[in-house]
Amino acid sequence: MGQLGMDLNRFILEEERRYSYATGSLSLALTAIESATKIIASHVRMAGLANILGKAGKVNVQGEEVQKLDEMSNNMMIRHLADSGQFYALASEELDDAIFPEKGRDGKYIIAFDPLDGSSNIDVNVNIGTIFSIHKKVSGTVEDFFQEGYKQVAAGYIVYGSSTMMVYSTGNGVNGFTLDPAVGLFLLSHPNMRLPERGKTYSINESNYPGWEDGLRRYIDSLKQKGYTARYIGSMVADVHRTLIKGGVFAYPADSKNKSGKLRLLYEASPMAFLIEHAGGKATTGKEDILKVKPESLHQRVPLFLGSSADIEDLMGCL
Ligand code: AHM
Ligand code: MG
Repeated sequence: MGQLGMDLNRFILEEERRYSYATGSLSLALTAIESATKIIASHVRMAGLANILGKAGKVNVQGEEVQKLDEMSNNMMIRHLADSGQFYALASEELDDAIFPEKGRDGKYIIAFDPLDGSSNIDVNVNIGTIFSIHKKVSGTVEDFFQEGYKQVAAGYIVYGSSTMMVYSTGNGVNGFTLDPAVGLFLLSHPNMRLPERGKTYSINESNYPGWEDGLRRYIDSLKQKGYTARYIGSMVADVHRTLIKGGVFAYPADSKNKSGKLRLLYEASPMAFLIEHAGGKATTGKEDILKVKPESLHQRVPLFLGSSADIEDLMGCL
């Protein structure tokens, strides 16, 4: 365990072996996500080209219809997870309602995902990502999506950046794997990721400053006095990835127009909070721990502040 360069599939199997009661079902769900996202990564790389090739009648050189990247990513996640037979229900940012597998093909996991997060960055060749959250089936109804984040059995993201990385946790440390494009394998590159106790950056869409509450405005002003620097990509996966490695604060707060912020609890805030907390950081709505929020609907939004523990404590002192 923890061996640099280990292939993700072997890592997943070794983690599974630590639990005598494990059936292999979670491993199969994780490898389905891994294979879907390898294909998404390849399409993301080709995006500019696919659009050019697809212009004539929206058919590419292989004679296939060119799909929008977010639609393609959603279909790829559903197809690979359906083939794995490991889910009881799926929810996606791209779907109004949950979907259930055909009879006899249902598994024991409730999986929520954002197939391609940071969509405003797709057309400008800036990092985007996939986020996923996995809970166990409990009652066998759509209500199973409304479990608190601390009950997640696994969560993670894939960032399509200058390299493609998958970062995930089953509650036993947070590990990052980089895709080696030559062999098509995710290899352990960032074992046991931990946030520094305090960072030097803040990441927030500052154009919303006039609509923030006073305490938050005071807090961001104080960071400038302390010499913190601003870093904001506008792709949650990329902004959280940087925060996980370098520390500091990432936030999408409520403002006077958006009373619950922008980010969705089930497939954005909750899985990222799970990773951040398992890497020694903190994640809060400003009032309570994100992982303790009981969801009420599939696409519910929530204010989010996450990052280094000392930074989040300072922030809480101002709110
Ligand atoms: P999306 O799921 O439609 O892509 O929206 C979520 C994205 C996040 O990746 C990012 O943190 C946020 O929206 C950026 O919003 P804004 O442009 O308001 O700063
Ligand atoms: Mg999103």
